[in-house]
Amino acid sequence: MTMLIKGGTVISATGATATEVLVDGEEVVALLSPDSDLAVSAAESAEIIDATGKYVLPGGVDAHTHMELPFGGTYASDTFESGTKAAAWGGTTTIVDFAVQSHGRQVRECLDEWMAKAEGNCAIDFAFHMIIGDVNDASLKEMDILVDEGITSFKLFMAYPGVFYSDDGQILRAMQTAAGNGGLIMMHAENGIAIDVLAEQAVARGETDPLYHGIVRRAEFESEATHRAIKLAKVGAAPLYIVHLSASEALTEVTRARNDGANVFAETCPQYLYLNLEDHLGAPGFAGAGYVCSTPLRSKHEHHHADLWKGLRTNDLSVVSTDHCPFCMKEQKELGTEDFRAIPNGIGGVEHRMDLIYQGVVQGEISLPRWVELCATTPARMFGLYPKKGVIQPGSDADIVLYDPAARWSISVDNHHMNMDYSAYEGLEIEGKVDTVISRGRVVLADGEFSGNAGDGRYVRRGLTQYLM
Ligand code: DUC
Ligand code: ZN
Ligand code: ZN
Repeated sequence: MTMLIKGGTVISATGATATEVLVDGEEVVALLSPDSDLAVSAAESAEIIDATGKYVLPGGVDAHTHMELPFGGTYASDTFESGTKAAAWGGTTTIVDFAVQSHGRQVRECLDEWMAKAEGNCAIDFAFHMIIGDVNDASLKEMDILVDEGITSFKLFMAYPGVFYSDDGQILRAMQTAAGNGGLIMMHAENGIAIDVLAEQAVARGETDPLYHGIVRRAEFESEATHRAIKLAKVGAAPLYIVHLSASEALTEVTRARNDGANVFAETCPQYLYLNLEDHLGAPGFAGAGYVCSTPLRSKHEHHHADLWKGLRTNDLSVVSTDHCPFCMKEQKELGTEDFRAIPNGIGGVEHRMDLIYQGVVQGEISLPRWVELCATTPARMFGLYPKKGVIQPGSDADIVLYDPAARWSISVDNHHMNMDYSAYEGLEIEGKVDTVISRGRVVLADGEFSGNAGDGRYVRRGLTQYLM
């Protein structure tokens, strides 16, 4: 069965063109000039998808999600089913989630558990990174095996002592291992040891509100850890990818390393472009708990938002992911009413990444092709999914989004599909909207109706990063 997407403007990482897209089964088979002989003859036997007035984009690739993550005595509230359906509603057709090796456990058994949670439950395609929560001889050996099996990136934490934390020696050993097997080290770059000192002192002073989560996780701790990770990666001769970068000072470190020619990359997330410490983490009562995430939201009195948008333009920030890690206020965020340290860290956003970054196009921060590059093409290349994902070209998976630039709406807990009892972006007015979503040749969202199913999504084995300088 063929499908012809007609009348739209195809947006790629390199430009925008009026092009018809011919899909056969699960794949794109041709890009055709409108009204060309080939297009006219393809139309005779194809199902026609009318994209008039719409942008036609490769499906979004969200390279940073945490479905069902155990954290702080609870679990991230989206399952692989609810989270991937929400992702599809928002124009994301592939997620890369983080399987977690917890301290004292074997990488393999943890990965098997993760696979069991996801397999048969995802509505869109999915892949994994592996969090190495216990760097030792066995887990280092396992990293080599995982790369051969299509898990080609590994997250380490300089934060969360006693939970996910790795010390500098462990980090260096993991980097040396990645240098040998082609894997990419992803770093949560915050000095968790120092943060815990300030957090304990704050609580001792009675500073227990959510706001203090952001106050103690100082930008210096993010930039210091980013700097240290960059130097360790240089010594370890490994490429490095900094996750969820939020502070200007950390971006300066990344920019400097890149200017020196290092294979250092970074992502930011929509929350660091739109939300801030004072208005959101510091919201009245306990509402700030909904904005507790790490790295934290930064002060509106500094220039983090503007600097991050600039980084997205200059490619010192190469990817926008969500770090989707939702918790409900009720019974989850509420665990920390007496002490911000007990608030589970995370914000849900997998559904709104494409829309939120499109607002950057509307506001003149980035171009249309850059939107696609940041949200689909580069994450696919960075994490070895390209060219099956992240691009519309013959041979790529038919993961395609029709985006309506004329639509207007507001984000709300009342219209989102994530399993969260609040929205971090409540009331934010959005220009543009996901209109139609095609996942491997199957229309899963059209006319406001979702028809995707748990289990439609396939596990994707990834190749090595294709993004080295
Ligand atoms: N940061 C979060 O906000 N949540 C989960 C893990 C992390 O690093
Ligand atoms: Zn992290
Ligand atoms: Zn994360």
